[in-house]
Amino acid sequence: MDNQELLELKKNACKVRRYTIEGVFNAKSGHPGGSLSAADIITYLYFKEMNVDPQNPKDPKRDRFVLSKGHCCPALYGALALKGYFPADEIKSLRHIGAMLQGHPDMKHTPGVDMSSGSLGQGISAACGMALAAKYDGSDYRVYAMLGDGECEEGQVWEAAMFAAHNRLDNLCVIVDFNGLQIDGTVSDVAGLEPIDTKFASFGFEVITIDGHDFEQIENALDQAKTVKGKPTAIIAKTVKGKGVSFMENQVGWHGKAPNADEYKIAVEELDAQLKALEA
Ligand SMILES: Cc1ncc(C[n+]2csc(CCOP(=O)(O)OP(=O)(O)O)c2C)c(N)n1
Ligand SMILES: [Mg+2]
Repeated sequence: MDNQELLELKKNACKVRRYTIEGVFNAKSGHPGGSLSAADIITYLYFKEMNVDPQNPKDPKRDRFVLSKGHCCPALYGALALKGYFPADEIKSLRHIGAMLQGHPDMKHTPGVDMSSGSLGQGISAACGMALAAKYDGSDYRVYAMLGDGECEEGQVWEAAMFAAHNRLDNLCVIVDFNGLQIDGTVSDVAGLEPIDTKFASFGFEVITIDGHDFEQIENALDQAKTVKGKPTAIIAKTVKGKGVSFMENQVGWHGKAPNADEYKIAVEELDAQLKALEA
């Protein structure tokens, strides 16, 4: 990618983070940490990688994205709003009763959401079904599923992984947001996953490990995944939970908590400063 494209991605990721904070603050609840760690990858998917059209969100030929770690929907909603699927004003009513944007993605009510998710482990299974359907239909769309590292402690993830390799789903790309933290501690303390790369490889995946905040590495990994034939790809993206908001970075306490008014002010100032620096 050229410098201009890189700059645009960085700016968009910053805006996605800003929407995340705005949504969670106004909801007085939600999941900022894992949304912020996923923001760069989700931004890349919607702004560079996927063949999608906000004017035609149900196009059967579109690429699909399943946010298997559905609690991180504030980042997904931010990217969808920025892409033009719905007005950004919706973000302010995140998690409000009757609002379009609920605390977990709802494919029936939110344009651009390809799969409802939130019960960890189920999203990747649905993604496998979508990828298999593409094979049956002779369609060449690709399916991207983003998982949390804590989510990978769910047995269902590995059943799905086995299924994906068995069915040679080379149109499936799993991205693990490996931020090292889950709901109440480090992943290694709760039920260690390492070595996760050889685990996915032994389940029959092509495995690529990257820095999930480096757009060049994200691009190279997703490009490489498209060349892999006969097996699915897992991208292990090393990330920082809370990335972009200094006091949230690497803090397990920001998994599922809204900032108070003072914290919100600091977070917004930091993100606005980042955006301003990129626009300078
Ligand atoms: C089946 C199921 N069990 C428990 C939960 C509650 N829960 C929500 S988020 C979470 C931790 C997820 O950690 P991780 O996948 O690492 O997410 P991230 O760090 O990206 O926020 C848990 C246990 C759930 N949503 N689904
Ligand atoms: Mg995690």
